Amino acid sequence: DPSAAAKCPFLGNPDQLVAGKGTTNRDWWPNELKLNILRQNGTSSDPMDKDFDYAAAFNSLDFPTLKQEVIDLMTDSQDWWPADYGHYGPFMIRMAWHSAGTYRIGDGRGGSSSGSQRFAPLNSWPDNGNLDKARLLLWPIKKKYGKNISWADLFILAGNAALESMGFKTFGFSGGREDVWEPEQDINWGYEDEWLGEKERHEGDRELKGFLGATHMGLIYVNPEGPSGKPDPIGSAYDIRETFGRMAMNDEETVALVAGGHTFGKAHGAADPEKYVGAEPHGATLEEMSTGWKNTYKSGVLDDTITSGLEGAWTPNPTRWDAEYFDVLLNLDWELTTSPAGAHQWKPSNPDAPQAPAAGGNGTQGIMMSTADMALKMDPEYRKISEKFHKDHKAFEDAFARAWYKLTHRDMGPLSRYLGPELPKEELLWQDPIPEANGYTLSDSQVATLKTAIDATDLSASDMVSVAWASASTFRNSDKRGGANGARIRLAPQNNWEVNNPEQLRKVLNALKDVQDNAGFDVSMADLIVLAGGVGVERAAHNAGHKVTVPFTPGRTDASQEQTDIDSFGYLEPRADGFRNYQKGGMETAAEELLIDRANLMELSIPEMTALVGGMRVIGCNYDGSKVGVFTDKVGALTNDFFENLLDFTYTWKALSSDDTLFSGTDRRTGDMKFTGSRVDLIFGSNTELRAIAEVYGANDGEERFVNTFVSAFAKVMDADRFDVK
Ligand code: HEB
Repeated sequence: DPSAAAKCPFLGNPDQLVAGKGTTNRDWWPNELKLNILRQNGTSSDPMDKDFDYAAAFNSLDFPTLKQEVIDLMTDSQDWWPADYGHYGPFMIRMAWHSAGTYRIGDGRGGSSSGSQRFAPLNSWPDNGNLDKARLLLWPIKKKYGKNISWADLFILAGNAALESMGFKTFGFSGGREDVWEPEQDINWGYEDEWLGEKERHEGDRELKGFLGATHMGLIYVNPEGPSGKPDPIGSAYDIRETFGRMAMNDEETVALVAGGHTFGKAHGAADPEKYVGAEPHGATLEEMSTGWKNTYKSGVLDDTITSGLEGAWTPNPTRWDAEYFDVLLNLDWELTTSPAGAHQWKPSNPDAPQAPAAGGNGTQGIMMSTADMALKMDPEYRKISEKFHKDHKAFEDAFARAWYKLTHRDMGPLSRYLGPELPKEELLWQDPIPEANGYTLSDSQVATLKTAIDATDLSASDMVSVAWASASTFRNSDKRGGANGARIRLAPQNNWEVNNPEQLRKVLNALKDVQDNAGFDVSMADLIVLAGGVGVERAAHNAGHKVTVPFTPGRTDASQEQTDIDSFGYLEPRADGFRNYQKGGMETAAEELLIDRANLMELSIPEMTALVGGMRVIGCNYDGSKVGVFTDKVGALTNDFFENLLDFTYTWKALSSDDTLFSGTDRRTGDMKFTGSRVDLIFGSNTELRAIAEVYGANDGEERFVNTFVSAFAKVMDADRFDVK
């Protein structure tokens, strides 16, 4: 109908015209494989030059001047959001703490290192109420320094500057956090679909599920009013211990952090939020320009502010570092009361207890404690520590300084990523220290000599590739821990992980030790393990008729057992490693989802992940040496057989186990069982996007493409933690 074509296209429902709207695959199939997490932060969202080097940019700035400007900002109160007590320090500390406090050691995700508090959901979490204003206060400084200071670094620097401007001496500051340009899609924050919901997060004896780090959707840690809003300090202590434990903080660190933090500032609950507070930033109107929580109660600021709903300062001098927090917590008796906003909180029983100034400067206000603060007094273990810190202010200072440094730098990875003039000298165990190379490296001829010696051992390609993979693949980009450098695969706990096939591991390490002893020059085990992986890959390629050289970057050193925190490394143990067809017993999650999870932690693209799985199978790198997924007759040769056979409809697949974890592939005509495969194997034929990549590698012209991608992806995994040379 030509007249219809001439009509104004904006007639009718405009939504029908909008690209990207409409029912999507994710709406139809909510359980589809989340391949999107392997497509994050591609070059299409990054506004910087491809070769932008943040470390160089940061190092080029005048750090002392920048820091002084951040300190000056603390007392430069702005009319549009005036500072309580004329000092933004406490507000900035809360912003920095909430930026770092999303970290959880379980998967290393969350934390301060990406600046994601700028984006939803974090910018709109109820717990981050009004922090939109804290970030806006920093904009003039961010604007001045542009790309030389990331938001992520600026948040933490603001926290440190705030502490120092109120008289606390911090342990140090390091830059090096690079901003992301879109919200992280891989962080599982839980399943509730209402703010402060908690229906889906506990199991057993109120244990948090999975890697969750908070007791409620939209909180950083715990409900300040107590578990599920009940003013129960002992129950709150339980929740605090659980959530702070998940960010690798022990009791002493936890008490130091909470008490140190609440030495400063106040809580805001002037009136009922339901009545006066508008939508959070991500749900607010265009005119609000990325801010939210518009407060229509009286002036909406200073003593009229509504944030958490609790109201009042903890101590009589909320902008000064001192010992008052424990003074009032331990010396006064506290009784339950409610804030003007209706929240449970605690007030001194004695009406003559010291008061704090009013935030706006006129008059005074009673001090308060949240139920979470009362936990530090009522829980017997926390109480011991609180009393110790109360008696020994120096010990409290040192513990708070160290815990704050750990909190804010925990997810930065190896020391070689730390930048700036305020780096502490002391080596800290949570940093997973590795000895410095001190000029150690290997020349090309030394590498060649070692390769010949490795090749002459009786190790198979599978032995060598498996162990190199085991060594390097612990790397997780989330908190940049793990990896081949340090050769911690030799040490507990990694040398005993089931996934690392301890028996094979010992055989390979012994053979490589001989090579090391007979080399006649210095070579680290860390380098030898990776180099042997390359020898294995080159041999497997050769067996398939390809000549390849696996890139190798020497210079790794060997860590000692004393430098290795066994508990903390325990968190790096893979629950599943689809590349080695491993899944820990008792895991309910589908193996293919855990493969995508690991590929995301290793920063692999979909083609890289695909090539690595196909290659590891034909080289024979299953953790237990099984034939599952080994779709080839020439094990040890780097062919594209995995893909060719997977895509060959000569074979028909069916489940061999009732839990759908193992499948048989039989010849349709003869009925003979030819292969067995796992969920991770079959997903490359079943999922259409993975199948599309498998088709490229499995085609008659695909083997070279496959081999090249495998080699470069393998080298990428081996070098994933080499920030010292990147
Ligand atoms: Fe805190 C504030 C809670 C921990 C620091 N805290 C606050 C508040 C609340 C809370 C509710 C109020 C808010 C408003 O504004 O309203 N926290 C809490 C809890 C916890 C905590 C529950 C766990 C237990 N914090 C913490 C830490 C830190 C802190 C750890 C650091 C270190 N906070 C803080 C500050 C503040 C707060 C500084 C103030 C802010 C202002 O002033 O603005």
